[in-house]
Amino acid sequence: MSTSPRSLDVKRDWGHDETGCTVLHVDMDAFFASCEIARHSELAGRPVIVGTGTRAVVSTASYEARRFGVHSAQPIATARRICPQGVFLPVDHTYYSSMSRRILSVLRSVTDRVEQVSIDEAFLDVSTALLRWKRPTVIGAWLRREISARFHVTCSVGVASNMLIAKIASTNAKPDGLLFVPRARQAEFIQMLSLRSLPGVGPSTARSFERWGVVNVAQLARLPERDILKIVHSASVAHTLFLAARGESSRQVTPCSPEKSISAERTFTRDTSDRGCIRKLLCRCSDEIATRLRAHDLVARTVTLKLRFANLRYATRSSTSRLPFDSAGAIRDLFYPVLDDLLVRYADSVRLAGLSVSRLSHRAVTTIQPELEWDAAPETAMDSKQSATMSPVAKAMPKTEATSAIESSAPRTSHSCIAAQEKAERALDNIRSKYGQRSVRLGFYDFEPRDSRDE
Ligand code: DCP
Ligand code: MG
Repeated sequence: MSTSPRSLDVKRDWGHDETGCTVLHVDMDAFFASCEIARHSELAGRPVIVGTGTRAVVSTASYEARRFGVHSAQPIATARRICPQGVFLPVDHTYYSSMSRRILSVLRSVTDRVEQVSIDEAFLDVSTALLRWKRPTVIGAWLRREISARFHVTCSVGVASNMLIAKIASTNAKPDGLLFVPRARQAEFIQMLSLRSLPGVGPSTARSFERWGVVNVAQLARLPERDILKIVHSASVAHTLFLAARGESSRQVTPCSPEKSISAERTFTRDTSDRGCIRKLLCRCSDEIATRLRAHDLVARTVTLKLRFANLRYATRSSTSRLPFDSAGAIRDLFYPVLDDLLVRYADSVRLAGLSVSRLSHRAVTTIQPELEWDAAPETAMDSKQSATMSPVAKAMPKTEATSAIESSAPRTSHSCIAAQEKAERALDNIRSKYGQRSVRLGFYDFEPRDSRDE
């Protein structure tokens, strides 16, 4: 949920000269909540709030819930108080990521010049696509219709001559709208807005400008660049803001994948020092992350463990593997040793625990060569006695898939153990794709690491 201020005044017809307007910004409306409504049509029109656990924060809220004052990053407890009739749902990243990928493929059907900037937003450079489409607003309107018809979610689109104006236009088109700003009117458009509407101007920068009596873009446009420099203390930021105040931006759409890391974390209902409990939660996180890695055809090399303690201090530790991985078993083998180390070092109960994986690369372009270490590494895995626990849905389905997922997880030799774990996890992917994310769960029996058990 964008926190940039929106202005009803700018949501209007700005004219029809589309010359030079080659940038589209597409941002899904209340994305996680819309995805939930797309698969539970009975929730349409109701205040839907997506977030997890009793102490977690709101990820997003449907526009119906926003009317009650619910917003992203608000504690769930507050949301429940101000919107007791809300429908509260847990976050299902795997599902939202798969929706995101499918929506992105619609954008890519228009042009390959797509820069995805988050799970639910992307810029398109349509300069080449215009040879076929003629007008950028026709592309924007088609995308909105296509996405809504195929996925039952809405998006908002900004159309302009540069990325800055396209982004601000889509924000102000929300929800479910399209806003076109002709090149000749982009300065006028942006100068109607508050300073906080500019991407990158947060509360602290806004306060610095306020001391100079500058609270909106029109006032910023009257400042010479050297005065802006005195306020922001960075020549490049000053120049960017100087241009922005005139509706200009030099940033070009750069096709790329935004994913540099994948993470999952949870807040405990009550602070805990129970290692088994912490391990179990982290094993769930590793399953979630590995599922997302495989869904994106990615492999990772580094795992970072993050703990937040009762006294609100954070601690993180990273471990890097020689071999790229995409299985929960491999993630677990990397975080287990550092977890024990952190728990001993900080000697405090844990409020939140999470994992992230980084150094990502596409499986198709990554050389995965078993090394000699391959045979040594899985010893930990052999101790772990991995298992899968099935929901009633999974139990009711044809035997072959469910049972092979579990049976193949039984380790035999060290080498075959890793292969078996990976096979088991891929079987879970198949089951989940047919019967839903919650149909089957990767289970781990807790175990003492080899060192402490040998003592
Ligand atoms: N998100 C999150 N925590 C936040 C902000 C966002 O988990 N603090 C997730 C949930 C959002 C998704 O990212 O659905 C996209 O973020 P946006 O900022 O685009 O917000 P929405 O799409 O939910 O709403 P909007 O209609 O304002 O774009
Ligand atoms: Mg959005």
